[in-house]
Amino acid sequence: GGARPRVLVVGAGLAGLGAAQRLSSSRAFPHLRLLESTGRAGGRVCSQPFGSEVVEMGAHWIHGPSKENPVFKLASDYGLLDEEAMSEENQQIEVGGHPFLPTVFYSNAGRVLTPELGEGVRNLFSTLLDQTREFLHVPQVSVPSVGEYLRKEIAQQVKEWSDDDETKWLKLAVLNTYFKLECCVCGTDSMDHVALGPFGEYAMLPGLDCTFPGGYGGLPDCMLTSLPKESVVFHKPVTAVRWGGSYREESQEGRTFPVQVECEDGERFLADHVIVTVPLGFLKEHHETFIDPPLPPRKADAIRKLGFGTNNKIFLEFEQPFWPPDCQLIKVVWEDESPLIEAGTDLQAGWFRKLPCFVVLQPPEQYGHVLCGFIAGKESEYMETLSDAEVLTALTDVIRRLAGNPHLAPPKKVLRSQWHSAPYTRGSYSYVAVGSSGNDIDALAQPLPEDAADPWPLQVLFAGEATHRTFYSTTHGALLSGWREADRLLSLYDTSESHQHKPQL
Ligand code: 6YU
Repeated sequence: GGARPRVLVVGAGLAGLGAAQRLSSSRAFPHLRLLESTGRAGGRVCSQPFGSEVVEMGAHWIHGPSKENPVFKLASDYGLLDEEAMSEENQQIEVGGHPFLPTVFYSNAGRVLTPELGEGVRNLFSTLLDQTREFLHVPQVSVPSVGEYLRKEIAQQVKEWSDDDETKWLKLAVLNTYFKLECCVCGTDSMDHVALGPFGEYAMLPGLDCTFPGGYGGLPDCMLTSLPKESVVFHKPVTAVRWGGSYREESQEGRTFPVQVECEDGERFLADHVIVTVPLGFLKEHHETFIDPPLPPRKADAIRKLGFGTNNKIFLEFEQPFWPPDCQLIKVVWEDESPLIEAGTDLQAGWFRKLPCFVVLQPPEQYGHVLCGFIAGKESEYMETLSDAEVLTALTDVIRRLAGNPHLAPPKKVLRSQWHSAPYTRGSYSYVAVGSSGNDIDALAQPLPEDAADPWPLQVLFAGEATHRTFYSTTHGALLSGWREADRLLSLYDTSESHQHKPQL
């Protein structure tokens, strides 16, 4: 008795760093260790050098940078944002999840589509997408997925389009680009996998999405610096979290601990509490052996049912831009495609068709001419298996088609993320898949043991973006989830300390 609790945190992404930061600022937790499998902090916040600049392999924007967004708040406090992002005006802009960038629509036939056509389709798609968020409290939905709902509505709309509208097919092709874009946003292979009922539960904050001028990685770096140096251990993959036990240190007698964490290199750590922040993708693959005794059925079920797909980025640097100077977003339209026609399944022959857009990195004076392509789903996972040279060849061909110039110089450099192959991530971020709901997110977040009367409460706690019911898939969701679990421990000791001081009857 009397000894201060020992706490372990597994994973040094924003959830783990946030939890550790909050715990280390309290004097109740001097025995704190953060175990990270890789050699760096940040997890899916991952800024990497590309030429003379830094690009984001993971999180790109602060979604909804305004007062209630803890990532915005922390980044502002650390001085990591520029003045425009911090302005009151910027914080008040409502974008509804889809920031508007000056866009040019290019087709694979080397055509630039009229802004009117692009704008019209954009409005139609965003109206339909807004409708999909209105089924939250509807007891019975007519179709299970966002994709099926959108297609049903589009099929309906098409009937009303005039017969002599010669752009009908082209509008459908542009709509298909929006489907693929939405797959990137949700981190899924198909919108048919995204559950319709719970879709409206994802919450958006006000503020015009902003980036970090010096790289998103500045945020985890600052957080890391604030932690006691010896508390963070890198290159320490955890292989098993054993709980409900009675573990004793070999050297010491006396104190027993309910939790033992085992690492790949054989090292063991004993603790009273462990906060697990590994990604849902890692849990999907390993939870049966990673947590011992195994998770209660309700939690294991949540891990299986919730969605965790892949979204990757491909950076291309050009000597000269083929896009106009004011263009910040290139949308790629394949003229023969339509959301009402089944897509081809030959990954090797057509994986690159899944890529819906390129963001032009801003400002060009800083970055040069760099495009950041987004690609989600199976095609994205297939892309990960290719070499840089193969990716470059395929995308050079795409770009030449878009530009209508078969001799366009290939990009001089390529860099892409490979989140699905990353052994400690296994994908990009979570979504609420068909067959699951926000209740599964809450079930995943539930600590162990589930019996509140257990003499050893809160042995295993769960944080990470996938455990946040309304902000899943974001950095602020991850940070808030880490704080939530730290607070859970803080309040446990608050109350037990005050109990101890009560006179014994
Ligand atoms: C955001 C954005 N963004 C793009 C891409 C990706 C993500 N996100 P971490 O994985 O960070 O940390 C876990 C750590 O654990 C890690 O370091 C591991 O190495 C370690 N670990 C694992 N196993 C271990 C073991 N066994 N032992 C020890 N350690 C172990 N978020 O706010 N803005 O622009 C993007 C984007 C390509 C991959 C993003 C974005 C998601 C965030 O990056 C992510 O949520 C958090 O960083 C996760 O932090 P964490 O701590 O939980 O895990 C309606 C509708 C709904 C759909 N959603 C719409 C929202 C759009 C989301 N947008 C994302 C878009 C982009 C472009």
